Amino acid sequence: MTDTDQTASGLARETALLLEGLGASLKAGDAIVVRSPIDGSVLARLAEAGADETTAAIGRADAAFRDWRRVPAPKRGELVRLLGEELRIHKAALGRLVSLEVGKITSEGLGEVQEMIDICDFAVGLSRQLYGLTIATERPNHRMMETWHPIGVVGVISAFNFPVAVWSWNAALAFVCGNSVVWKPSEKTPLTALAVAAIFERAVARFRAEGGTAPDGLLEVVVGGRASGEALVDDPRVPLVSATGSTVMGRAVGPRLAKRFARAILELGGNNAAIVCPSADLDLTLRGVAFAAMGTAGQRCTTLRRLFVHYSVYDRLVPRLKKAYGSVKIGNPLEVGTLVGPLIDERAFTAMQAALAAATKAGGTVTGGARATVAGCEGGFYVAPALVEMPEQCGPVVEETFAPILYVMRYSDFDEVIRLHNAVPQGLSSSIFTTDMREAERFVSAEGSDCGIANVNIGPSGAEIGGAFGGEKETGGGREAGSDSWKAYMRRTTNTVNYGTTLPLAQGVVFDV
Ligand code: UN1
Repeated sequence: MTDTDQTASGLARETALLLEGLGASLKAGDAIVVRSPIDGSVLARLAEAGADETTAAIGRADAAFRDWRRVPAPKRGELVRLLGEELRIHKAALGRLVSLEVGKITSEGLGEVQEMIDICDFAVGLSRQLYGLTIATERPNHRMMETWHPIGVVGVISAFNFPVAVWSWNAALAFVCGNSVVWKPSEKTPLTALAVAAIFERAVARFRAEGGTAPDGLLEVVVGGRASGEALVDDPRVPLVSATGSTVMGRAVGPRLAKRFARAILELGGNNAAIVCPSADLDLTLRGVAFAAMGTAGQRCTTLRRLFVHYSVYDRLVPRLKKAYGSVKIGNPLEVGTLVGPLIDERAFTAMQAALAAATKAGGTVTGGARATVAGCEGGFYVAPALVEMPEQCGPVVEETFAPILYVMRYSDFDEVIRLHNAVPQGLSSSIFTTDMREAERFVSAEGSDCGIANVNIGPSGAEIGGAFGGEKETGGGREAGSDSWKAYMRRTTNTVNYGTTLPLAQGVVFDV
């Protein structure tokens, strides 16, 4: 079980109580040590699933898929509806666990669970809308249509920063589409995953009590490292893997999946920018930039990392922004009023410091960025968010550093700023602050932002689940969550039915025997 001995920290005791309350089962061990970024204390020590255990989990999920695909989609939707209900019931506990395990401030921990509830609602509606087309055929007495079928076991590899919401974007769709799920959470955040597994089991129990058929093995959670990830990525019984994480991880996963012709949904690095134009509403811009750049301590894939400000408004915006950076409340994320919690761990802190040093070397002027001491949380890595004024887009500016660093640059020409905006390897999210409709429309046009998400007068982060989520270039190209992302979780068949008595061939071919 979790570390509940005399020396356990208050956070560990609270975590153990929350997990117990949810009915989560933990396999104790020594391999995976889960620490709270809040104070660095150990929350739990877990055993690690290796390749064999992962392969066994895939076997159970594959067997479950074979039953589940026969359950009508709206009935599958009923299970996801119950999952949404259980998440509503346990929102406070799960949101708190997210805060304890990831260090998110209270409203963001709860917001993460809200995102899960929202995608469940979306998926329930979807369960009656998995439509295919009927297509006009060139042949008499024929009908052509397409049918969407369940695809199989969906592998989900999730990152620490959205430890449960990203799973739900994938899983809620996968379940209504008739698939089972094997989930490998980040090694940094297995506890919230195990809590979600327990919540899911409650939904399954209610579904069965209503007379529904839900096989065991619909959701398998493997708490493991590289070996289990590789077993999941290489297994031919897993036709689709949805992986969120770094571009480095994506480069390892993508080719392995391609090698066996499996599908990949990759949601990798972002290096999201905003352009502030001469006509921008600067009050709104200030708030939009502050949340997008400092929120979640800069640890969202969609965090704002590059800010291009027109020279004519630079001196009206940037000093105010610096003031906001100086006054934002950094601290224990569980305390009311805190807006910036800790970084996930020391490595993140070291990477941030390295990026700031590189920026200084490249001519940047850094405001903030130092380690902050938080009373009672000395073991946590807290930082003052950094605003770095850069002479140009170079060095660390074109890389993603998963920390609250905002690089600020001046621009004068709109075409040039669009070029610079797109001149990074990543392509996740983007935004423009302007009240000039020509600029706004150009930014979202084919010649504008090259990202998967392009916003106007909103920062790049905090996307709703109703839209498709994902990006281009080194971000990986997949789409999750809303719109028609569900199609990636099903296989399409094209069916031609001949209800006549002759056999006309397509393409005008004559083949009389
Ligand atoms: C992520 O950081 O991996 O747009 C996802 C947002 C959230 C999801 C971010 N809805 O900020």
